[in-house]
Amino acid sequence: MIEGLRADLDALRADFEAQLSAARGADNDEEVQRLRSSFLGPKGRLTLLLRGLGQLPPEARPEAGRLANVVREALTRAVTEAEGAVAAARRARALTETRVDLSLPGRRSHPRGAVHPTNRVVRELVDLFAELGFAVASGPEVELDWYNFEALNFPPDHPARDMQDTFFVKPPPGRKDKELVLRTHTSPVQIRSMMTQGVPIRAIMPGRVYRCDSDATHSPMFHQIEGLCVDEGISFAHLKGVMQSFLNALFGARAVRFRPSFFPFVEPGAEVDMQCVLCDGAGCRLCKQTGWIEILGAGMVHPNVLEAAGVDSERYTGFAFGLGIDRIGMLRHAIDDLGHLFRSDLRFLEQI
Ligand code: FA5
Repeated sequence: MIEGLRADLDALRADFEAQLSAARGADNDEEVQRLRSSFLGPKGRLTLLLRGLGQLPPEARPEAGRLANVVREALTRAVTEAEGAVAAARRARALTETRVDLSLPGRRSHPRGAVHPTNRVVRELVDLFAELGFAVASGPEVELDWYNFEALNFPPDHPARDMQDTFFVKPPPGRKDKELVLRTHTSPVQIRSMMTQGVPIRAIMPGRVYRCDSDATHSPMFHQIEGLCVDEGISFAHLKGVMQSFLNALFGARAVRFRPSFFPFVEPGAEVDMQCVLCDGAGCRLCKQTGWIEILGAGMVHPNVLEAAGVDSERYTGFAFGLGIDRIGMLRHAIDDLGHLFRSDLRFLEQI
């Protein structure tokens, strides 16, 4: 009886091994799967044969069970090993069939972008001032009248407010008329920075500002960068040194001059001019034959401004400056119309 079973098992095993080796030789994944199920699955040949063992007399069952288990383990091992081998062969085939040639030049489906000329100037300025110990601060573009004007020593209805043609923002219900403006300069960030960080402070504040103004050198939206340095013992000499060193770093060695000027939030105040970048001071169309171009406004922070921001003006002094970033970009790239910088026309931007 046992001998008959042994012969059956040997025949089944031989049949299985022959079919498995053919499937493996052909790397036939599906055939290997089919063999697993047709021999070892719930209705597989070996499973059915094992089920018949129950019919044997009890004394023959242990030996029959041992023989059957040996065969089942052998078949399971062989089919599992064949599955692994066929999968590895499939992976190796895929790798050779889809080989990537790394030496081929890339396909350029999108043109390469670049940093906008205005943002490039901002980044350069941030780096330059970081070397002088200035951190970067920011504030909102929709600003309260108090920060934009009042705290900067513009009294209500003072004509100086007309110097900066203001866009007023319709206030939400419950707010006072004329309380909200689109900030006309980055100077309100001076107040916000001193109020939140206190003094001593050294910071620059780049950002968008808005004025009701439009021609070749004026745009309703443009960019400014504000600088503020407040500490004990800060003098006009510090202001001059910082202006000279950053303008030289940006434009090379050029003469810089200070002209007295009025801004309500500084005293004394000055416009800072630089020797013309086109004619080196000889006189040309850009500098209107004067040899100088106006670069920025600056001055010593007015005591009223320090007090409005909660700073003791007896103990602390400071300087501030504000420059138009777009104008700097115009000068560096000899652009004749500020509007080019805002129209997003690639034919123009690609030339820079
Ligand atoms: C101011 O805005 C002052 N807040 C600057 C300042 C800061 C002075 C701190 C003193 C101390 P002004 O209005 O001059 O100043 O503007 C500064 C710069 O912004 C100008 O020199 C110019 O480069 C630029 N600018 C002004 N209006 C426009 C405009 N409509 N379009 C483009 N750039 C402009």
